[in-house]
Amino acid sequence: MDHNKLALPVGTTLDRFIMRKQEDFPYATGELSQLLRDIALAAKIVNREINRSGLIDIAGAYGSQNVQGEDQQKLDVIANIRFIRALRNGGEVCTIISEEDEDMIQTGNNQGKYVVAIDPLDGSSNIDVNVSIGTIFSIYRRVSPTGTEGTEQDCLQTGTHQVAAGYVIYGSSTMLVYTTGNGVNGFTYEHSLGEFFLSHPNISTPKTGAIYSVNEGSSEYFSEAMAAYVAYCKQQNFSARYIGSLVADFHRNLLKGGIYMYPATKKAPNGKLRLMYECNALAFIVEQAGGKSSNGRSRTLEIEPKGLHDRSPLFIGSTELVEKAEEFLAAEYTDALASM
Ligand code: P6P
Repeated sequence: MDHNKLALPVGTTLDRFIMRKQEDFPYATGELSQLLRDIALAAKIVNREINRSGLIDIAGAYGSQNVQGEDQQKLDVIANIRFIRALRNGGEVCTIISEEDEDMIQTGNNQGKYVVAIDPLDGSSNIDVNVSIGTIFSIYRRVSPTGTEGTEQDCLQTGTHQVAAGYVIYGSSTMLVYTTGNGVNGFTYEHSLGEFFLSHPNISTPKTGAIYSVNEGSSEYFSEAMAAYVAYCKQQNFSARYIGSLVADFHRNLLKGGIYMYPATKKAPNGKLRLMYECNALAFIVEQAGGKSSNGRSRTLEIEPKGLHDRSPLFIGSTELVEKAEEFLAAEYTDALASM
């Protein structure tokens, strides 16, 4: 018997992968690598708490609202604490913006070179019904001098300035998917070893697909152009898949092809999703995987943020599907200009 078959290799851990990739950056000092490890550590801890939430009293509403006016779940608060603590203790991050906090969070690490924008637990209203949820993060290099607290200018950078971005999906398995601008790689968590292992190297998203994801319960608030595009998807016999958890819908479409849409509606003129810690991270990832992301008209990564919690419409996924949606919406945009 082949000796090696007796003990098959377990694969490449996230740590080893990060170290190998760091070698691609000869001047890298290891700070970004450490930052990615800090995020992975917090993800392991949050994963454990999500998996136990039905058994210990951390499911359900926390009893307060976040800056968005949304009811916070207990696990929203716990995840926020875990990620902020890991980033503060890691020392590489000077300032954090989080969905769960109205203002910038200063970590005290004024020598830290990086700023992180994070949605610690997206889709958390799905926890109690065992639907996949996720963490979404963006990493920027600060623009203000080290030695001082991070500034709003450090936080309000366009998505093109991200140095890394990723998400964790707490689903049938727990995965961490991230990019540093050299492709997209996915790691699956092996609970028994407490490690993320490379399972989806060099993710490339299909140029087209047959899945559309949008909340059609809001269709009465859709513009005519948006309604026309949804009708087009039905005429193409696409499958409607909408989990109501952005990371889960995005991850499925990334691997299988498809488009996720949270459009501007009469009820939500800027859409619902937040530019800095939801849209930009996923836009960086999808572009690195060969896909596309826009607000229906302009490239997501080039949208100038005005505030920490700006919202933006989001059309993201397979390039051909996003471009077709933009074609439909362009008619509306032209009409709007003509009527001005
Ligand atoms: P709606 C969850 O609250 C979230 O931010 C995303 O995860 C999800 O895709 C979207 O909102 C669902 O919003 O309005 O369709 O329920």
